[in-house]
Amino acid sequence: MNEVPCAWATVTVPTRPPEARMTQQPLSSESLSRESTAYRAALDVVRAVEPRVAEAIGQELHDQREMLKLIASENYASPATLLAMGNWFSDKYAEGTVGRRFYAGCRNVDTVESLAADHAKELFGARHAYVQPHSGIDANLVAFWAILAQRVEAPTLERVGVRQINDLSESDWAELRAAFGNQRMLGMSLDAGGHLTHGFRPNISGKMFEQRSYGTDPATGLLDYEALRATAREFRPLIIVAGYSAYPRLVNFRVMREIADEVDATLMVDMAHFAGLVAGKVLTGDFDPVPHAQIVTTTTHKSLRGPRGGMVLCDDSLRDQVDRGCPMVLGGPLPHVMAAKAVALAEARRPEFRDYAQRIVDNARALAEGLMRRGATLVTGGTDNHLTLIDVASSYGLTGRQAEAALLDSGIVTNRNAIPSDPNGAWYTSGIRIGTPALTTRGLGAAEMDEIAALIDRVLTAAEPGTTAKGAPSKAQHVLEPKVAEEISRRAADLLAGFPLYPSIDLG
Ligand code: DSN
Repeated sequence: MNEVPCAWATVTVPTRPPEARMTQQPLSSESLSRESTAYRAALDVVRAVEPRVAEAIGQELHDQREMLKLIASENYASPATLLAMGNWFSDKYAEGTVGRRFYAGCRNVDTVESLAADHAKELFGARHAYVQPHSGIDANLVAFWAILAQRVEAPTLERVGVRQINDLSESDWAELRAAFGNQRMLGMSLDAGGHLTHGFRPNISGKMFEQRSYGTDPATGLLDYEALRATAREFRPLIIVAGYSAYPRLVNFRVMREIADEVDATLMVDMAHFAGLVAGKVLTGDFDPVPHAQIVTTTTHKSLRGPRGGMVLCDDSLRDQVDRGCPMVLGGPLPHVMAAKAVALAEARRPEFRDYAQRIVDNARALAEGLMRRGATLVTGGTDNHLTLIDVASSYGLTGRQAEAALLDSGIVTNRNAIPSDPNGAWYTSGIRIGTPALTTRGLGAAEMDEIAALIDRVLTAAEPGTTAKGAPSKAQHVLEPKVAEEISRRAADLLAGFPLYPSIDLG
């Protein structure tokens, strides 16, 4: 047996004898880890019905093991979290909330939903947690409609003197519906690192709200709070949304709340990207959104390292409105995912999660420093959180799309992202976003981050912009010598070999 340190626990892994490694002979069933036994049995059951699905599940594990995953919004959930999702909780309808369901037979769903909510409240110090949202977009929709219910619907009901919307006359209802559609939101601009769901037209939030954006100071790349304050005073939004998916610095939520209070706006924080850093107490005080915002949304699968899903935290004033998320904007809750959220949140309450969160940030800093030392230009000149944004246009003469493709050729998975005032727009972009939550889960540290910076720099230095089929300059095509891609892929695989992913799982 081998003791392998990984992010979730120290696991004991059966040692494969050399001859078994060379010939891929299966381990005997007595020497398999319990995770291997569980997954082999599960895949056998799936294989008997649709073998291609079983094969794809196995292939996905293989691919994830091989990839140098630097996508800032991805991670690896623990086997316990993954297993909690694959069961008959999926068969249950449970509209409503704990103890107040629209369906009978929900006592076990009540158990897991209460556990997940209690863990979330303890972990984040929140008054209330709603763990039903299926994704971050869903969590944001719940939050928007909770705020609209509190600030637009409730005053209308009070003015008219009725208790619920079904008691409104047709004309009062028409007036309320018009009022819903006449509200304002102030969110961070996309090219400064904001998110599509913070009031942008391609998302429902942009169709619901009149939106204005705040951004960063062109000189420093940092959030410009005074410009934000001036916009808020002039625009008078109902909601100010803070939070980002591509901003490499910290946000001062105390200042954001001051600004919101000054203009009578509700402060909503979308902490999807950095929830793990809040849970792990790396972001505290002014940088912890929970004590400052009236409502906080998150995904559960990014730095928080849970199952794919969403969650809303709020103060007492919004609790009832948030709990109406289903059926207002959500389909039936996913009890199997809420079970997995309870497991992952229990893991995040352990002391080792704090070490993990700190290492995410230490690794991001090491990666950023390694890149800058080799000449890369980073937006804002570094990072304070889990992500870094490389300006690949000015550093390497590439678009984000070309850089993303060249890195993928070389076994490094990233995603392109706009940078402030991006000359290449949101599709081709001038940036590459990289993040450390996933590789930190695998156990990589600062020394490996420096090695990864060297690999990234080597690929981006060697890559060149390509041309279209007709020989015109292309923002999409790139040229990278296959021998460079092969060399870097090999070095990436060698690096990862020392940090096995899901070391306790051997599918044979
Ligand atoms: N898709 C997430 C991200 O990559 O940041 C945000 O929705």
